Parts: sequence; C-alpha cells; structure tokens
Amino acid sequence: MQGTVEDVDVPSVSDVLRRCRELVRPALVDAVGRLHPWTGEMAAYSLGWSDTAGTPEPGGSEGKGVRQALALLGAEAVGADAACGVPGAVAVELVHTFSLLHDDVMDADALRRRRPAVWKAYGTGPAVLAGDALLARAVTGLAETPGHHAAAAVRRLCDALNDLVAGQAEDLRFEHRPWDGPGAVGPEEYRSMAEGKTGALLGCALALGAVLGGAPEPTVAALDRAGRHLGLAFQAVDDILGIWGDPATTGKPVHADLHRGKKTHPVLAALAGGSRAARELGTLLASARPTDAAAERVASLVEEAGGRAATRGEARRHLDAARDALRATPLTRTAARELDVLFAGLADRVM
Ligand code: GRG
Repeated sequence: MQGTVEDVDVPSVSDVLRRCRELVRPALVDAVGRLHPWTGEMAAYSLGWSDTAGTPEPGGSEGKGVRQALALLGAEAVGADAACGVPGAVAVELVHTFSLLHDDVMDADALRRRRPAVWKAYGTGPAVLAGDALLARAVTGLAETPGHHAAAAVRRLCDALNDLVAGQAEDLRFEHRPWDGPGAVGPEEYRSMAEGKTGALLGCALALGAVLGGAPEPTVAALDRAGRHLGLAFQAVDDILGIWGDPATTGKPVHADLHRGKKTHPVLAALAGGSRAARELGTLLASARPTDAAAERVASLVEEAGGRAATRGEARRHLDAARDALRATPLTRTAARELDVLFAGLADRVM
C-alpha cells in the first residue's frame, strides 16, 4: 500500500525554520526599523542582515531562528493562525539577539557566527546600548499586540527575562567555583543554571505562541515545560559543541568554555565519574586555566572519562521529556509533527 500524504510529507528542520522565518521577517524588519538608526544598524549587523557599513549582507551570518519558529508553531499547535504568534516570535527573537550580544560582552567572546561580535565591531558601550534597545523594543512590541492577550504575553516574557538573568548570573558565578570538593557545582545547580539561561526563552517562545493563540493555561504551561526541556537538551548539545565542535560550523572558537573555566555538563559529568582519567582531569583543571595545548588534553580526558557520552545521554533524556510534554497535550496534528521534527533536529545536532 502507498504511504499516506502524512507519511511522505514530513518537512525537514530547515523547511520548518525557513517557513517560520519567512512569516516573521516583515514584522522583525519593521521592529528593527523602529530603533534609533545607530542601534538599528548594530541590531541589523547582529541579526546577520548587514555588514558594519550597514550594507545588506543576506544569508551567511543569520541565526537559525529557533525561537521565532517555536512561537509560531506554539500558536499553530493550539489551533490559531500563525499570524497570531508573530508578535511573540518577534519578541523572543529580539530578546535572543540581545542576550547573545550582551553575553559576548560578558564572556569577552570576539567571534559570533563567524564574524566579529558586535562589541568587537562597534565597541563595548555601543554594543551594550544596542542590546538594551533590542530588549526595550521586544517588550514594547509585545505590549502593542492587538487584541486582549498582550498583558498575559508581556507577563510571560518578563518571567522568562528574570529566569534568563538568574541563569546567566549562575553561569558567571560558577566560573569562580572549584571543580571539586564542597564548593563544586552539583548536577542540580548545573540544571537550574541551564534551564534559566537557555530553557526559559525556548519555553517562553512556545508558551507565547499559545497565549497569543488564546490557549487555556494548562496547555500554555505544558508547552512552556516542553520548551524548557528542549532548552536543557539544546544547552547540553551546545556544551558538547563548545569542546568538540568545528569552528567552521559553530562560528565560534573551540575550547573557549574550557579557557574560561565554564562549568559545562561534559566536564562536570567526567569529573563525577571518578575514573583514572577523571582524576587526571581534576588535577589538570585545578592547576590553572588551560592553555591551548592543555585544552586539547582536557578535551580528550573528558571524553575518556565518559563526559561526552554522559552529556549525550542528558540531551536525549531532556529531548524525550520535551516530546512527552508535547504528547500529553492536545495539539493540532501538523504543528505537533513540525515541533517533533524541530525538537529532534535541534537535540540531535551532534548525536
Ligand atoms: C534577559 C535582562 C536579560 C539579560 C540576559 C546575557 C544574558 C542575560 C543571558 C545570556 C543567555 C545566553 C546567551 C544563553 C545561551 C543560549 C544559547 C545556547 C544560544 C545559542 O542559540 P542558537 O544556537 O543561536 O539558537 P543562533 O546563532 O542559531 O541564533
């Protein structure tokens, strides 16, 4: 028997992301166009739309657009038109852009998506201001959403912003914590940090789409939960890419997290194993922040001590939990299938 249309017509991750990006683009362009021209220029650079001279530079350095896609799919999943999710999609994409911009300043990361980070290209003060402008525009745009869901949407975004700040605060403070002993970062502390800095916005994106689509609170809460688990899987994968990813693909230098003493999942999991490799790793990490050569050795010890495999397992568990949260919620079939494709593709980037 021939497969049904549903069997054969499964979109790819890039199909889903492209469709959503095209639907959101006009509103995103409009939002950036409302910024002061200088902050707007930096925002356009940051979004990968133009170079530092403001000359359009299509393609190349744009992000994947995961959060805007989640917001649209969140609206479609609760039976609303994708257009209902657009204000939420714009808000989360602007917040994401802002958070990357400020994160690069805080971490002194000079490269983002294969180009100089905004602070490198324009200076730290201007970059901070561009981030502030994006945040203000995100909240303003969402507050101006027509209809009667704007207040609930802004409330959800603000809750996510607070979680984002808390997650980032923990991430920065962990850099100064020891690798082992009583002051070491435990698995639950890592999880809370990662859920805040990465899961909160992914959960918020899905939830905002549902709020703007008029969904009841239990559905909104389930989508938020699914997005948070996706975020934890996504962050685990991001941690793996930070140690073993190809800079040509990630657009960032390899081992930056190791050099900064970031408490990433693979290293914490490796140290927790207690093997010979874990003990050597502990000694190496305790002696100093790794140089380039030492970082290579750290990476292989993390692998040998099982940190990479453990982190893959962590990503898999959170992907499963994210999918379970979706399946336990009544959602429209096409959007649920696209979400499933997106979830699997994002969590499988290195698996
Ligand atoms: C919200 C007021 C307020 C402050 C934010 C700076 C900060 C505080 C938080 C940083 C959060 C952060 C940068 C988390 C990392 C999340 C992450 C894994 C980003 C990479 O996302 P991708 O892969 O990026 O979707 P692309 O390049 O595809 O857009």
